[in-house]
Amino acid sequence: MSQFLVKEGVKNQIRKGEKLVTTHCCYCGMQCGMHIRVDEKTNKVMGVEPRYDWVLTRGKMCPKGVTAYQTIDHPDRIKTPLIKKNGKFVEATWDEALDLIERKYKEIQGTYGKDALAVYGGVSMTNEKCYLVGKYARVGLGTRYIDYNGRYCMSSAAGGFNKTLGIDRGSSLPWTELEHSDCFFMAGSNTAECHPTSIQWFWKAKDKGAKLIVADPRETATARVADVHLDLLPGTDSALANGIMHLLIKHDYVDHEYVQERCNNFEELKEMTAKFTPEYTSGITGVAVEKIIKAAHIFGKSPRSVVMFARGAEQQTAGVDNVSLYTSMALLRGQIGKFASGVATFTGQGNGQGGREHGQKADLLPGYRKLTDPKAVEYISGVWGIKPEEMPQPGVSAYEMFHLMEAKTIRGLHVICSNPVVSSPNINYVQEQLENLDFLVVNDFFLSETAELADVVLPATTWAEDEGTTTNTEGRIIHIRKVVEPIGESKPDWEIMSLIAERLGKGQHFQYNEPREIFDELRLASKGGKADYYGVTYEKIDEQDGVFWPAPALDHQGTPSMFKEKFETPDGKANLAVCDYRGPAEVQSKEYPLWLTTGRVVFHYLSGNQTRRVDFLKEQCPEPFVEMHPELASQYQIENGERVKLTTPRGDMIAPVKITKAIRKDTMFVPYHWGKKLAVNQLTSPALDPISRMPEFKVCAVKLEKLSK
Ligand SMILES: Nc1nc2c(c(=O)[nH]1)N[C@H]1C(S)=C(S)[C@@H](COP(=O)(O)OP(=O)(O)OC[C@H]3O[C@@H](n4cnc5c(=O)[nH]c(N)nc54)[C@H](O)[C@@H]3O)O[C@H]1N2
Ligand SMILES: Nc1nc2c(c(=O)[nH]1)N[C@H]1C(S)=C(S)[C@@H](COP(=O)(O)OP(=O)(O)OC[C@H]3O[C@@H](n4cnc5c(=O)[nH]c(N)nc54)[C@H](O)[C@@H]3O)O[C@H]1N2
Ligand code: SF4
Ligand SMILES: [Mo]
Repeated sequence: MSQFLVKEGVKNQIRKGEKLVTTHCCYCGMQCGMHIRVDEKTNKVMGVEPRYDWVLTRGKMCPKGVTAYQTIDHPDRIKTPLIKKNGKFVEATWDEALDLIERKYKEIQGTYGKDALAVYGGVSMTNEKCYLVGKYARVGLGTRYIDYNGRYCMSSAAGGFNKTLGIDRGSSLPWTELEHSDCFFMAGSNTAECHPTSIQWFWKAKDKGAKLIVADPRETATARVADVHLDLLPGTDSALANGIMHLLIKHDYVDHEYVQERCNNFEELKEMTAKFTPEYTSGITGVAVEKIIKAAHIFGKSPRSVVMFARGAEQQTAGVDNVSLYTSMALLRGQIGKFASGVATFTGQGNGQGGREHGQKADLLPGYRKLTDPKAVEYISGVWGIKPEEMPQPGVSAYEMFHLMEAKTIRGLHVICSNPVVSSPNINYVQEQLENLDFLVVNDFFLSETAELADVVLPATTWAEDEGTTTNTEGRIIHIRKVVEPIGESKPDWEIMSLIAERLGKGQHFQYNEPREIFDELRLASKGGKADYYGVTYEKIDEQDGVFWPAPALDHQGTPSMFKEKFETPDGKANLAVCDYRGPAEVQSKEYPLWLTTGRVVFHYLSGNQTRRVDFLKEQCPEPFVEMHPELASQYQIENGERVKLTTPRGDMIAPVKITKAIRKDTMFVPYHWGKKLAVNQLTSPALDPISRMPEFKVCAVKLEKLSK
């Protein structure tokens, strides 16, 4: 299998008449290395070439990445600001749009106070832009209400890592080490479809005998090649992890020296896991006893194992518990902080790692500083040139902002880089709240379903029209290069936020000529914080194939491997998780007797606002479908391709059935990349994890109906 890895030293060829601009893909956290081909004469984008010598992805790209260039000058691009007049969008000048925004923002804040305006950010943007969104909300608008789409993505991983390891860096090791690992325990990750270019590393390890254990209710392409597929009931990861730990203790696979020296809570964990015998665990998870035992022995015997998880385990009301428990499995084995071993979450969006570090979250300031920490407030106020008492208080999480819209506490909203009316749970409610706002502004480059509801749409640039940095799934900070000038009147988000701040009399805090200046401010703001970028420069990024944070000083090369000596908790020890099993918020009933889970397909990206516009991707997967087991289908007398209705107390949808044995008999799966009547989020549950405030996208109880013909 290892022939799939491109040999080191292979370089891309440059053809006559074109130049190659080196950058990274705009979509997922793999941030595959790519070159964009530009015609030297016309300066137009012609296509892409995978970058063979990029250290992590080695010339691999997926169907989304190789077609991403088609979005840059796509005919649907929004080229001017749009103002809604009598229910229809009319093209406007920047001055007209900014005049209106200034007037409405001042009116709303003048009447109802500063916090009546809110900001909803996103992490498909560079670090520079993500950093500025936090500052724009708190300094530009002076509001406490800011949160972002990463709340739906990375927040349970963050919660679990902070609890156990004291810091939220998604991977404890560089992924180039994965080829030397002996065992991968993957929970709730559809790796082959969602992080396709990472597969080469697992294959390479497998060639050398590494084992693969996959926990997923579906037999995904990755589960199919696993040594053990733990086909658990959605929402039962905490029982599974406790069950595996029960066996690690029982068969003495515990690294006692490591646990003694480096971990707290072992006795409590032992007590908690005592009841999670294979039989008890099987009773909750539905996974066969033999499979649980086999997985525990494989994992327990592997000298170098990596525990990895993604949204399957995280998007639950027990998401933080699940992350903490899975991380504890690695800790019991003494694996975190060692070569080719450790723990990692698969970062979702391109800058899902960086974008969560710089203060887009309701309670965080740059560098993972806490808004509730007076010292942090003082430091960041100094960097931003405001008085500490001017710093707004913590706000609420993304979904909870919609409740505040209902209560009319929030009356105006600025969405920057997200499509929440497709991607939130319970979107019929979300749409109502967005429609009830006094004023909605959206920055996007395509008219998303959320932008359609806006009063003003501001044309943002794509990733190829601006420079900056992102932080990939490993924690490696990389360079995104500007390829072409912004199309039409579009502007990068940092410029848009600066223009609005200027109109609100805060221009002195937003004087930037280029992203590099924002990065320098970010470096300073993060200095001394947990996610310390101070020692990272654009030059160092280019010289070193990226820089892993923390890099606290200019002469520091970065930190690819974390936790070699200590954890980032106050006492330097990791906290083993002591959590009982908590089931999903929703229970099955006579009316809603089946489970529904949601997720992705390889051809589309998130709310689909980008990939639904690329012909090839649209053709490959034109609409959502309901994946179900043949036995369930025959019970309802449903045939492959037949359209069925799914209903929950929140909404319903109709979609064709895809019959497959690769799913549990009691569970259906629907991908969520479409809006309006095709959106599965009409059905999903808005129940939140108590710590991370992550919605339970992965489990709800549902009714299945055959439609009369
Ligand atoms: N093609 C593609 N790739 C993407 C994206 C995309 O939209 N499309 N988005 C990116 C982003 S932002 C993200 S967050 C990642 C997401 O990456 P993943 O988390 O890998 O993707 P999902 O499809 O959301 O869910 C993963 C798996 O979880 C399983 N699952 C469902 N319920 C449970 C459960 O209760 N427990 C367990 N253990 N598993 C469960 C599902 O069957 C599914 O196979 O992908 C990134 N990459
Ligand atoms: N049912 C269900 N729902 C889910 C999930 C699930 O698994 N199941 N997963 C959740 C997860 S993990 C995530 S990450 C969210 C994502 O949810 P969203 O944030 O809604 O996802 P996107 O489609 O990426 O929305 C980004 C929008 O910003 C635009 N955009 C891209 N780059 C830029 C930029 O640089 N600037 C500006 N201004 N705009 C830009 C795009 O065109 C797009 O309209 O969905 C969540 N929702
Ligand atoms: S979507 Fe992800 S895996 Fe696919 S090319 Fe882009 S970064 Fe790579
Ligand atoms: Mo995500």
